[in-house]
Amino acid sequence: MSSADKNLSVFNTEGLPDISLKRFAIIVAEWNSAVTEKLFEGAYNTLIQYGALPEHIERGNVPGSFELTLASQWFAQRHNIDAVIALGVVIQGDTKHNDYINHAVAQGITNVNLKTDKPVIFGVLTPNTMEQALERAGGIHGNKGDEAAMTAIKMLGLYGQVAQGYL
Ligand code: RBF
Repeated sequence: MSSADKNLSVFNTEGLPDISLKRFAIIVAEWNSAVTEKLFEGAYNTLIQYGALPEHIERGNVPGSFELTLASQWFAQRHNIDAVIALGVVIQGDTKHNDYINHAVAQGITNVNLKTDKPVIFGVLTPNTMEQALERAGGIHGNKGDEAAMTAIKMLGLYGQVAQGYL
């Protein structure tokens, strides 16, 4: 399914874990803030809807998506953070700058996942236009922030399942 057909706010919620003791950091890029604020709202509200406590959700702001990687690592390295959600929007511009940012952040966040052994979620929209971005930030295609938060919850659930095998 291409992302154009997917509603980012519709997901299978069977077997979700109890996240009432889990602690989250949401990192928000200020670039294209009209969109990233919507992503934040979606991610925050989804965490709350599925059982996270407000006092267990921290927010960090970074200037642009490029900075999401390092900020995610700072939070993920903390013992009292279980999952990090990195939110940004990189819109295709007149230059190829967007490609460099997208690749750097995708690779950087992958590295942080593996380095810290915690879920660090790539909640970065990479649309061609602002209109497409808004469609995925609470518009007709749902909200990428919702999907990113649900991904964090599901990865924590899987981690709990895998950890049982070590007991
Ligand atoms: N940051 C974003 O989060 N989204 C963008 O679409 C975006 N476009 C940029 C385009 C150019 C030409 C430059 C120089 C930066 C852009 N950035 C963008 C900011 C980038 O992530 C980072 O904050 C800065 O490059 C740091 O100086």
